[in-house]
Amino acid sequence: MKNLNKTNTTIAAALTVLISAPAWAMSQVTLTDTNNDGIISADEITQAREARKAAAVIEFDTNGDGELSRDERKVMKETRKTTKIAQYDTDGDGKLSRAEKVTAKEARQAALNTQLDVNQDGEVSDAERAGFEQVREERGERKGGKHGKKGGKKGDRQNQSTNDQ
Ligand SMILES: [Ca+2]
Ligand SMILES: [Ca+2]
Ligand SMILES: [Ca+2]
Repeated sequence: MKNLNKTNTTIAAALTVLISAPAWAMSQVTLTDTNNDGIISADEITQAREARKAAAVIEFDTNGDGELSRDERKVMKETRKTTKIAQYDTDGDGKLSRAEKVTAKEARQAALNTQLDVNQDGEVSDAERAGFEQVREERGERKGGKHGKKGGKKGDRQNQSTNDQ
């Protein structure tokens, strides 16, 4: 398995440059190739995100009004943080050191890559990544296009008009 691990690390490193902020969030979503066409499409990502949201509401909606209040969200965030620390706090000091955070980030990115690599050949091909890229761009645009700050592909990708593809 050494080679495979090495490949995954390489992919993770490559993707770290491509995908920055949303990666950790995405990796918590269970992506499924619902229609079995070999790629995780933007729609499938959206569905997975919605499903995760719905699950979060069920889990953290303590007063049962069907949505997450500010307090309930706070509990959710705390819970997730605690879970994350429990998972990656290798030296057991109850906090994540810089190195532990890096490990956590890499693990999440690797998890995301694994999910995007539908045919499991150890590489996230352009086709396999297309849906994720699409979602990322859409989200970036909605937020006023602040992506590209870090690791964006040489400046503005926004003029590319990849909306309908
Ligand atoms: Ca699909
Ligand atoms: Ca620690
Ligand atoms: Ca693949």
